[in-house]
Amino acid sequence: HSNGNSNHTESSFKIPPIKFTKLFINGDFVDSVSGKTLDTIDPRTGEVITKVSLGDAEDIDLAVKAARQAFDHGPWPRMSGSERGLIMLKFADLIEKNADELAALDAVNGGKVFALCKVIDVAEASKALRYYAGAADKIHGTVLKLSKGLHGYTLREPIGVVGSIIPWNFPTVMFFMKTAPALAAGCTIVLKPAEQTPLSALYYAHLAKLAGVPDGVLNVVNGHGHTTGAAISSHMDIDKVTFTGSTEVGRKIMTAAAASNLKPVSLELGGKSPLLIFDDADIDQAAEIAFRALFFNKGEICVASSRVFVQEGIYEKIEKKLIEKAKATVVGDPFDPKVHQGPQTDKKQFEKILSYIELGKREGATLLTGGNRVGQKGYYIEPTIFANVKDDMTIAREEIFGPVMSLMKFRTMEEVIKRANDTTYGLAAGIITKNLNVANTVSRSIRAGVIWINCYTAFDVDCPYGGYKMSGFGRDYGLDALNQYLQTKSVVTPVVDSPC
Ligand code: TXE
Repeated sequence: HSNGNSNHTESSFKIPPIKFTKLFINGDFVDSVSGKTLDTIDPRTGEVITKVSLGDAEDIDLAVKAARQAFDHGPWPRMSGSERGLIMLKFADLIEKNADELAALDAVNGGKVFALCKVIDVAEASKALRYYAGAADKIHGTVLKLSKGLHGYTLREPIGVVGSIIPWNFPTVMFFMKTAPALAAGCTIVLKPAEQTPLSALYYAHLAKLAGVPDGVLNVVNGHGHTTGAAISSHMDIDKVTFTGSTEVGRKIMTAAAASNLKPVSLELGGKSPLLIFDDADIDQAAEIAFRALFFNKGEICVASSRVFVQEGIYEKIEKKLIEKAKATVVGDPFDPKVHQGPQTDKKQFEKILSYIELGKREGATLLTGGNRVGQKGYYIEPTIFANVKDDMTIAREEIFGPVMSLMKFRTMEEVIKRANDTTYGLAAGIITKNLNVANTVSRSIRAGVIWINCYTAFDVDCPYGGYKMSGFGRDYGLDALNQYLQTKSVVTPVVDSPC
């Protein structure tokens, strides 16, 4: 590779034996109806890790039948919230006990840095389960004093069978972002992991059973999007679909939901999130935040700050620091403790990112550092930074979803607000300044679902996340997410001869 500062390393970490490869339906691991399998790939080498059962519409049908039965007649929605909560707490404990093995599965299957995956992704799974376990026995309706002679109240009921379709960039976090609130609400679930990263999802299904989640409540069906995923969004007996992925597929899911049983959908889609660094920022802190905001998880993060706007007074200094950080980044085997950045998740993404880098060069942006693959095998890419990126260049408009940063210069707050909002997306934004009024004004002016001030990717399970505009709608995490899996029933009765 051409950038001598990105070190490619290899490690001797032994991946654990893969225990679960079949579909998980109605409490059992089963082969797919067709008997077909799918190769699951190690992005460090491009080689096959193992084969997993490949689901299709018939398997989704079986899983929906199990989930329907568990919802209509099983104990889960009928238990008290505290009983569900106790099982979820046990589930969280089991995840903690198996954290090494779970993090290894996401690292080998998704190219995630093992040490970070363990303390961030896998830890987040237990946190989400515990948070929603604590909410499960606090799901309340309201009492309604209606017009004269009527008394009413609302019941908050689980929405029913939930279809979850998740992506590959955070296989563990996404699994629990969707599953934990649905379980707390008393729903049953049919989940399709991304075809690139099925391994940890199957392990979680096993742990759910060990924790006491009844059969049929949580089903995991691997498969491709256009077949297995489409079977979920168009199913007549699924009551809600929750999805995280591309805007293009989000649109297909919403169309299929509308054309089938009008099931409600929530969609967390792509982004082109701006980070605004003002002249009064601390240079070191700003550069550190900006670097992580884009390069964390090799840029495969929906809220990645892929447009970094720096005010002209400190632009040169920030640019210099960012180049230093990119050059100091160790790219290589995600099991090696010295490594900061692993391989992109799959060949398709790897090629997509490299083609955006070529496009950036062709459109006239200045390549400051990076721009090449690292090594000869696997899907490694150098941390890449472009300067002189114009607002209308493709690399400033389309989601790249990789380690490619675009730097832009700005003069005034008014100008940068306008430019930051000039996007079809609206997922996240960041502001770095010591000026409270600037921070507050920008926060109110940017149309995005989350604003981070003097921090970035500061996720917390108690904080709702989701998009404005074409980044989707609905909120994951927080109590907002719990509400997505509940619906309100109003009960009204006359109060006879009431004097008031
Ligand atoms: O996404 P897809 P892909 C963005 C990112 C990335 C691009 C393409 O820019 O480069 O999308 O990635 C399932 N009906 N994000 O192609 O296809 C699919 O099987 C039902 C941002 O991998 O959207 C997988 O489980 N489901 C994003 C899931 O959708 C379908 C994270 C996501 O894959 C389907 C991922 C269909 N017709 C990609 N087609 C984020 N917001 O974080 C596919 N799927």
